[in-house]
This record gives sequence, structure tokens and C-alpha cells, in this order.
Amino acid sequence: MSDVVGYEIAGRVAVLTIDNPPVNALGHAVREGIVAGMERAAADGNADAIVLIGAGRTFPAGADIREFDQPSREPHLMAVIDRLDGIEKPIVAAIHGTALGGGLELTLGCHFRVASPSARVGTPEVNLGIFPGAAGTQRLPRVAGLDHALELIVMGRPIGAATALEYGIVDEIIEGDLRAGAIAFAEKILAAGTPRRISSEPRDGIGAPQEHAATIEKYRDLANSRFRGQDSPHQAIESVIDGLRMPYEDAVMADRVRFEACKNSGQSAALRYAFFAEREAAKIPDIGKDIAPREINTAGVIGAGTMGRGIAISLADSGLPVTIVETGREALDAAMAEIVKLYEAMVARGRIDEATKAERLGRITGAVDYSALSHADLVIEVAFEDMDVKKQIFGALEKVAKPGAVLATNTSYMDIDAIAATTSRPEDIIGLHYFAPANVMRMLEVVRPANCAPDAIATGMALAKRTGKVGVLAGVCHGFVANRSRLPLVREATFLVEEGASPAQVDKVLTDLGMPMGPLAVSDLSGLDVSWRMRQSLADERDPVARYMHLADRMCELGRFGIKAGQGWYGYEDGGRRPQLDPEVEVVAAAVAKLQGITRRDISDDEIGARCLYAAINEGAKILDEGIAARASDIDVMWLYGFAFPRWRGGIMFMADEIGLGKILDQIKAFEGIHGKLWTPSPLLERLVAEGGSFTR
Ligand code: 3H9
Repeated sequence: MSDVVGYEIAGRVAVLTIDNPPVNALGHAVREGIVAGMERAAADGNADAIVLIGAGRTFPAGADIREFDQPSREPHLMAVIDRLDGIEKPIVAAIHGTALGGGLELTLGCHFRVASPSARVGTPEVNLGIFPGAAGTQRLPRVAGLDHALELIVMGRPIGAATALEYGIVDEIIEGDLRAGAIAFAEKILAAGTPRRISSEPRDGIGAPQEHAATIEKYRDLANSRFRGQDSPHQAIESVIDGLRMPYEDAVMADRVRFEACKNSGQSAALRYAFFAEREAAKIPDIGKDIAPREINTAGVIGAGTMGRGIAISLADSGLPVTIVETGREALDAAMAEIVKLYEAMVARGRIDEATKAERLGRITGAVDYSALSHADLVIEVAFEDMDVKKQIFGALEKVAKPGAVLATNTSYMDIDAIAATTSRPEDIIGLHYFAPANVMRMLEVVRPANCAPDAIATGMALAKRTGKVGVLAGVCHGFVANRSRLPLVREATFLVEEGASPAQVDKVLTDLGMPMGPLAVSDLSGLDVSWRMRQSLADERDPVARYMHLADRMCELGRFGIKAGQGWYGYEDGGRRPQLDPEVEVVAAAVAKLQGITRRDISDDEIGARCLYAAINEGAKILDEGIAARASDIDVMWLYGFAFPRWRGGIMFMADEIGLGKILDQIKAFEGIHGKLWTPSPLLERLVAEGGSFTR
């Protein structure tokens, strides 16, 4: 008898219930339990049909990803599923929750599939650097047709039950009790004598690849644009093509080899790491499940610039009524008009319908007086980055905000402890650092000042989840975790231009690493003046010995603020956004270099990569050592979601472990010898190298 797969008889139907919380992953014990349960049902004179269902919240959400790092154990999932083909009694899969990956493949081994209306099915394996390796690439095209199968397999996005019904993946949607409905469905099949449907048939190939050339090409293009640099979607397509031209048995044999190669690849290791890192980030070491977040039913936003508007939209989209407070009626009206425009653009792009627009807009109201925030459970300040302004706002806010309201600042680098210290309720004050555009970007850095209450932080993390964002904790320091660890990369990029590289060369090295845009093109997009202002505000604290970003300052003095000025690290013709080589940049760089006594030279791509990446890694190590980030993987999650760092590289800290910390430390020391103080190695990095340790393993 299996501990994880229950067996009961209901009428003439054997019901096998997979019970392996939290997501019924198909680990070794479950696979064994399914085989044993199926054999028992096949031999059981009291059972004419079989229902396979999941206990708890879901049908199996896939193979157990944690087992991928261990030696594989029989029975393999493919064999379990293939075994179902030979069972003479009809098997009905009853799907609720999320039947994903191996979970969906298991249902394809069953002869019929029924689902709850809220169920979702899909094959997200490409996101883990693999593909549906338990014959999903062979069975799904036979069940759903090539186009729909490729849509699921290549894009990795789950679909709802209604779409699954339309695609032929699900035979019937069961309203109400799924178990009872599935049993009734099985009885109906028996009564009608409906033959079993075997999804590995026809056993011969299902069509020449040439006949489907256009469909295959469509998904190759989609794979290239959606998963730039990532191999697994292409392997998935190749596997599907094998199935078109080969008999089923040959195709699954080929799949085994292909799957093992994918599973053992560096990309898959990085993607699996990213999967768990993201889930780990949601857990705060000293804030357990016993600390409940505060209840948030209404929210307020102070300041309706681009960021404030984005935050208000994100809150409203999640169902929260939001009050935006601006300094004057005119500014408020302009902001509200912009918000309407943003929602109209979403309708125009087909992202939402008119009714949704009206509903969400209806949740946003405006005011010019802080008293309008007196009922808000959460208020986010999104004002100008100026300490006096912030202190004044929080001073006024604490007078009107109700007791227990969480008061957050969206500052991206200021000392939140100093802000909190000026109020009488530091326990309520946290940082919520959004990334622009705030209604789109999924990253939310939840910043924890020294004296805030644990439940205020739990509220920030819960808000992230509720608004569909990935919340990651950071401590207070200049730039917190995300921006502080990225700043050295941008710094080195500008130094490299000063020393002789072109902006295009620097950016290309980083896009070749997999980043969607180079750092200098990003600066042009966000505006060079933003960090210029920040450098000015920190002028008093500047270390006179450390190298300074003279060229970046000079660019701003010349009005080269980026795209909005038509010129930055690149030129932009006629108000366009396409970066073009601008020879003037080299002239400016050469002049600044001369003033600084720097001899310009040819710089190799390898040096550019090492300078940019290792500077960020070294800073990441310092952040970790200071306890500003709780884990190296938290830093990586921020890079993945905040800066679109290629997920298949895991993140900068994971990459550091891949490259080898010893090699990185040697190079950092060499850079310190040449470029000085900014390259002082992180003590943590030195310790780890001495101990043979790592950041992420
Ligand atoms: C596959 O199937 C390969 C086959 O084709 C071929 C094989 C030969 N394994 O996300 P949550 C854990 S590959 C192990 O917070 P939610 C997760 O780590 C697989 N553990 O919940 C977390 O643990 P903890 C293809 C798993 O409600 C807990 O469950 N399938 C797995 O926000 C709760 O997870 C996928 O890629 C797993 N497969 O979302 C689906 N899944 O509590 C991956 C979850 O210790 N899973 N855990 O932190 C998901 O997308 C989401 O977890 C799901 C639930 C949507 C199911």
C-alpha cells in the first residue's frame, strides 16, 4: 500500500488519490504508488474503470524538481505513463489546481481527462531549461494538434480549463464536486462502451515536418524573441519534430537522450536555481508564518509623477481602492488624465476590456489634502528624492494616518532610518522600492528600517504577492540591494568609455551575456541626469581617493541626458529612440580622459565583461557580508526581475559561483592594482575563497 497514493472503490470505479503536499510533485514514491495502484485496479474485479485525482490543492504540478540533482530512480515517469496505455480499463484523470509538466503528461497517459472550471494545465518545462520529457512532446501534438501543442510546449504558459477543452486536451469540465463528477464521467464511458483513447497513437510519425514548416518557423521565431539565448525552447521544438517523422517508440528514445542533455546543462541548473531562489526570497528568516501581515483594504499614494501613477495603477489593478494626493489641483488633474490614457492604451492593446478599465479607474480617486489619507491602511510616498521633502511629508502624514497604517517610501536610495527617526511611529515605516514602469515591472524591493515592526515588513511582502510582484527584502543602505549592486557595473561601463571603449562595444559585451540592453543604452533611456543629481546630492560624502565618474558628469553638463534630450551615450535622430553612433561622445570622452591623465587604449571584450560583472559581484558580496541582503539568491532574484538579467544565467551571484570565486578574486585584485580603491575585494569573497566556499550552494 502506498503512503502517497490512496486506493478506494466507489461503485465500479477505482479512485487513486495522489497525496504528496504541497503540489503533489511526481517524486519517486508517487511514481511507485501510481504504478502499484494502477496494477491493483487493473486486477481488481470490483473496478471497471479508474479515476486518478490529486488530494489537496492540485493535480500533480510536475516532476519533483528537487530530484533532478539526484541519480534518477525507476520507475521513470515516462515508463509510468507508457504503462497506462496497456491498462485495459478506462482511466480518467480528474484535474484541479495546476496540472503542469509531468502532471499534464500523466493526464495524457490517462484515456480521458476532466477538469474543474478553475483548473489550469500546461507544460512550463522550458522555464526550467528542459522540455516535457515524459513523452509530452509526442502525446500533446497527437491530442491537441501541432499548433496548440507547440504553443504550450514552447511558450511554457499554462492555459485555463475552457481553453484546454477547446484544444481537445480536456474532454469535459466538471462543475461542483470533481471527484464525484469524474466518477460519473467514468460510469458514463462504461455505459456507452466508449473505447479508450490512447494518446501515443497513431504509433507512426504524425506528418512530415515540411508540411508544418510555417508553424514550426512561427514557434522558432517566438522562441528567439521570448527566450533570447535560451536553448530549451529550441530543444522542445526539435523533440516535437522528431515525433512528426519518427514512430512513437523511436521519438521517445530520442527524447530520453535529449532530455538528459538538457537537464544536465548549465542553463537548466541556473533556471532551476532561479525557480527555488524566487520562492526562497518570499521567506524572511526571522519573520515566520506566525507574524500575520496587517490587513490592507485601502491605499494612498503621495505624488503622482510617472512612478506614483504606475504604483497607483498597480494597486488598483490588484483590487485596492487608491487615493492619490498631489500638491495642487492642476498637477492632480494632469496626473489623472495620464492614468486614463494609460488604461486606454491597455484597452487599445487588447490587454483589458472597457469594463475592466472602468472598474479599475473607478478605484482611483484624487485629492490635494493629506486628510484624504486618513482611512488608508497603506500609504506610499513617491515624492521628489530630497531628504527634507521626505521628512516634511512623513511629518504631515503621521498626523493624519490612522494608527497601524503602514507608511512606505518609494525612495530608491535614501536613508529610510533617518526618515523614520523623524516620526513618532518608526514601527510603521518601511521602504517599498518599485521599478519603472511600476505597473509592469514585477520587482518590489521591500526595505526594512532598523525600528520597523516585523508585521509591517510582512505587509510589504504580502502586498508584493497580492499585486503580482516578486517581493525581496533589503536592508537600509545607499541604493539598498538592487541599485547598489548594479551601480558598479554602470560605473565601470562609463570608465571603460573614458579609457577608450565605445558605448556600443561596452553595451554589446553585456547584451552578448544575455542582458536585453546594455547599461549605457539603459542610462540613455532612464536619463543620465537621474544619477547625476544623486552624485551631486552625495558630493560631501565622496571619497577623494576613489576614482570618480567625471565623464558621466561631463555628459550631463553638455545636456546629453539621453533619449529625452536626443543625445546621450548615443545620438537619437529626429526624436527617435534608436541609438546611433555619435562621434561626439568619443571627443568628449577623449577630452575628459586627457584631463584625468588617462591614456586611451584598445580594450578587449573580455576586460569589459570582467570589469562590469566582477564589479557588481564584488559589491553583491559586500552587501551580503553587511547583512543588507539575507541571501546571495535574493540579490540574484532582484537582478532577474529588476534588471531583466538572463534567467538562464541564474543571476550575478550564481554566475560568480559558476565562474569560480578564486578566479574572480584574482582578477579583482589585479583591477585594484590598476584602478585603485573602488576594487577593494569584499572580505566575504576573500573568506569564501580561503574556505573553498560559494555564494549560492
Ligand atoms: C517536469 O515535470 C519534467 C517532466 O516533463 C519530465 C520528467 C521526466 N517540484 O510556487 P509555490 C514547491 S518539470 C518540487 O510557492 P504557488 C515549491 O518549491 C516540472 N517542488 O506555490 C514550494 O516549496 P516551499 C514542471 C515544487 O501556489 C511549494 O512547492 N512543473 C514543485 O505559488 C509551493 O510552491 C513546473 O515547472 C515541483 N515541481 O504555485 C511547475 N512545484 O514551500 C512548478 C512547486 O518549500 N511549480 N514546488 O517553498 C509552479 O509553477 C508553482 O509551484 C505552482 C504553485 C503553480 C504549482
